Amino acid sequence: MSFENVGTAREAVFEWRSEAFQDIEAGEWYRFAPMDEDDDIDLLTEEVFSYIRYWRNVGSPSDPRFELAADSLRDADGVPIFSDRQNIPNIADIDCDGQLDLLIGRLTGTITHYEEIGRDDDGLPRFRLLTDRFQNIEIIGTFGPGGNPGGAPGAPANPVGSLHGANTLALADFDGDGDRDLFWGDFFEPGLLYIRNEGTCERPDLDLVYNATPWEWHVPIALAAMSSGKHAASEVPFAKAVPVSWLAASYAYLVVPPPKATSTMRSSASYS
Ligand SMILES: [Ca+2]
Ligand SMILES: [Ca+2]
Ligand SMILES: [Ca+2]
Repeated sequence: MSFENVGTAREAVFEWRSEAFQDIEAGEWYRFAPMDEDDDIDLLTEEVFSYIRYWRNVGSPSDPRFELAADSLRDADGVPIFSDRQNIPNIADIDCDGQLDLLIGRLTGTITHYEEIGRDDDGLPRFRLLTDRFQNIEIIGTFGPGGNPGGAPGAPANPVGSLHGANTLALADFDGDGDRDLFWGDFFEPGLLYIRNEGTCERPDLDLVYNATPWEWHVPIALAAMSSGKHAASEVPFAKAVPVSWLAASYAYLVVPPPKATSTMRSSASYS
């Protein structure tokens, strides 16, 4: 389904346009992302089951037209890259080396990192697995009193704590210091987790910032507390709300400005 913004960037007014935007079969999710060096935004969608379909924008920024480029993003051996179908990956040049980085959040709260190693004859990127624990980030869920994932107030605590639900990642230079920061939205988390990049564009260092940001969609602020050292977060519940954070981070396309040559080391103070 598609709507057109007939208002402005600041005061959007959406009008319905189509039940099936360009007849694209999106599966369980979609993600707009720049996949090549032209100036238009391309598209990733779910390929059944749990792979990543790539649609190339053969139009322009003002007149996008998406054509299927690949049934799945693949590794160097041509093997389709698996991406749990409920988890929406993201892709960007996170370390400013000119090669795309593919990040896939896992149900364990870790992030798998693939790096582009080049293009094939059709201009399709090929990736290699770098790590299953990107930046040692580990989002540890302890929802509800005593660990009560998704449960109603007063429900029995879950002694093992929670697992994650569907998750999604968003990447943008939120604090304007020239490197990309990370947002994690989770089906069971009513707010967005904000992980600020304490490094530089070339050497990302993603530390935890414990206060999620108030979002323009009025997503409730989630408080996250450090629980097991650097890069590890423990989610703390506020309310059992609809999974707004997952929706917000799933479909937001955050415009990332061109990286700066240098950035500033900053403390990991809260950000409100
Ligand atoms: Ca493009
Ligand atoms: Ca890169
Ligand atoms: Ca930044």
